Amino acid sequence: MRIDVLTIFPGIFESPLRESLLGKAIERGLLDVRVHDIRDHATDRHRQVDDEPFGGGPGMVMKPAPIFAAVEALGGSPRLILLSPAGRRLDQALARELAGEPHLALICGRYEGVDERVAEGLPAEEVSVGDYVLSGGELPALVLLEAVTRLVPGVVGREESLERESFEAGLLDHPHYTRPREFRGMKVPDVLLSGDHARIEEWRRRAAVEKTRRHRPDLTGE
Ligand code: JF5
Repeated sequence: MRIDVLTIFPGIFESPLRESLLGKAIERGLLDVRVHDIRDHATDRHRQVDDEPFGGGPGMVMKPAPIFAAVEALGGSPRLILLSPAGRRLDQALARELAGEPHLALICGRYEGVDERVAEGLPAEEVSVGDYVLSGGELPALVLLEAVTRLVPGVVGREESLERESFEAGLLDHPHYTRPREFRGMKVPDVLLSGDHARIEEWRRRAAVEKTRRHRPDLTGE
């Protein structure tokens, strides 16, 4: 899978793409992630990527031309995504859908926003990672990148892929415990030490439902 990232802060992507699961998947050739500096596509002598808002008001707006030029320089026909609080909320179903694409391009905005003609004219699909204010689309792009690439075959080992099925079934994961059997007076549920795998599976299923009802009733339809 190929993912192009368009940003004015390419440095933000360096360590997240080098470390851990993403780094390993890139090293193994499962993912081809390319980060591009939008500023390289500015044409004026100050390499300006932002300008004052028409109609007045505070802050700056990202100019459309450098973003269009950066997209047009990519080649191929990527599905274009603009990270934006105005977009469709990223959830596991959208992550699955995007993981089925051969080529994505993620556009990261900054300043007060991005000229509307990027969404309208490219066109780029707006995707949000949640209802809070951030100062740019770079961290949302990394969130999307990790949620999507975990679903690309081979990126996550078999062990972990079974674990995530729980969320895909619309539930939170069951509680987890490791040694010691008692920590600061808190005991591990006996059933987990019993070695009875059928009872353990049943306990985990019930515990997942219970935890979901308590913490995220919206997921159970209550
Ligand atoms: C941003 C201009 C984008 O991208 C986001 C976001 C997505 N979900 N929640 C927030 O905000 C960053 C800031 C300014 C474009």
